[in-house]
Amino acid sequence: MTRLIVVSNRVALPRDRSARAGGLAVGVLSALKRSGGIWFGWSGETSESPAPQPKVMKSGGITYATIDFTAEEFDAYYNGYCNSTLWPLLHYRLGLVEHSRQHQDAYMRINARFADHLAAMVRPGDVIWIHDYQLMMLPGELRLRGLRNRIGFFLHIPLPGPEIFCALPAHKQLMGSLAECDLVGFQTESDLRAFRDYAQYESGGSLRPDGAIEMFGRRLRAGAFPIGIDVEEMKSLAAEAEGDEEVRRLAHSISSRQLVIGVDRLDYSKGILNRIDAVGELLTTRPDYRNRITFVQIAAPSRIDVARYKKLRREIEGCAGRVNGKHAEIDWVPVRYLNRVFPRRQLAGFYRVARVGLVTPLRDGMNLVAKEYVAAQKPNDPGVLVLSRFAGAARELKGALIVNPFDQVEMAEALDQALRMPLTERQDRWRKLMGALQRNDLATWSDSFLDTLNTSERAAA
Ligand code: ADQ
Repeated sequence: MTRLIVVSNRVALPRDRSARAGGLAVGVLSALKRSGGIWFGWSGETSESPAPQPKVMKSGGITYATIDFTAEEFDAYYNGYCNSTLWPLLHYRLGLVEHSRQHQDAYMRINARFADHLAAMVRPGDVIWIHDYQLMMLPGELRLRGLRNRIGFFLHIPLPGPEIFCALPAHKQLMGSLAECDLVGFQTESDLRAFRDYAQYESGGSLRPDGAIEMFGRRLRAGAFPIGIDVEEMKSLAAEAEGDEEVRRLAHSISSRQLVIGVDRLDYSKGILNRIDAVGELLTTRPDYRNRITFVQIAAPSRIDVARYKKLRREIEGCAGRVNGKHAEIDWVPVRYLNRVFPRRQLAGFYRVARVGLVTPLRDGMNLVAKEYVAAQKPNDPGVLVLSRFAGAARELKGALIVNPFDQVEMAEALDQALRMPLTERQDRWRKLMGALQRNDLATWSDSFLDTLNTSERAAA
């Protein structure tokens, strides 16, 4: 039987709660739970002299193999190249991109180290599924070590067109490495189009009539595989959570007001500032909402060593403070901001209590919170999803109120519409949204990626 080897930067070890507050971990874990296999990557720990061999542990049919980084590697590779160069660039934020050769070299070295460990672990016939932007050099490094296994790569975040991507000094090395895959997957058709454009107009490659891509002397397949969620799990978590103490406290404190909720990793791509401002705009232009709504923004700490993220945290605190300062009353504050991780069950319960899910990233590969919010609703009294057009999820979730997160006025109007929406319209929209979630859930995502990978024709161009 073929073994599945999943590789991602961070491995979410059992009982490591903070590692699980992220879309990739949720997706990978549930794919592995279904098929069993190995999950290889970074432990989340730094040490002065990392052990030469990966640490291995088994739990629930999954073998976890992890390595440590040194503090310097973590800083240059992870905080540096991954999160100060690639992350902003792939989210269309050229102005935030830092270029450092030292960080780039560290990225290349860590990808090569991953390849060394994997080369020692992989058996012929194993299928290797590499995840996300931290490991774009890994396919090429594995081929350099002579591995002929099927290799798939999935990009969880957006891919901008070549006009932006080519601002990266290493764009050719990264794309050359992806070309060594058998299958490269993206969240949406527009990310896929950006990849095809790169192949065609930048690498001098071509698109074949059968849909295959030729670039850098290789032939590979690429496709859009929008990630889904485990709909049944979220439904039952949300129903169970009705009895949860924290969920009751929230419902009690909201009383007869309507709850609007935002849940994110604390990241500038998520549009948290624009969202808080939109709540302020609503209260300014429609003061009758005072003391009738509460906006709860939950933001899980993320990349806390990166300067831009520290700054964002202060900006959000300032922004929430300003809106509260302007609109709060003696017995009510409009914005409650919580900078922490919550257990999934409680989050599910919070979603269910909320009349509006406000999910307005400036740019997002998919955005699982939007899907989780929908799945957690009560069928007979569902809330309304307000969703950014720049989230990958907006391609599927047509029953949401779709907004431009850069337009505060439009967002405030959508909030108003959501808060006033009659029950029958809420139910109609929710049924449509649930249909989309059920047609493409998490199992469908991993099955269709792995089926395509396993049946892709393997040939050098
Ligand atoms: P993320 O940027 O992490 O994922 P998202 O898709 O919203 O974004 O996933 C976040 C996950 O973390 C959700 O499952 C959510 O429930 C959880 N989470 C968020 N805040 C939390 C908190 N305070 N406490 C506990 N859990 C919390 C990346 C890409 C996305 C893409 C996913 C999956 O950036 O675009 O959808 O991968 O491919």
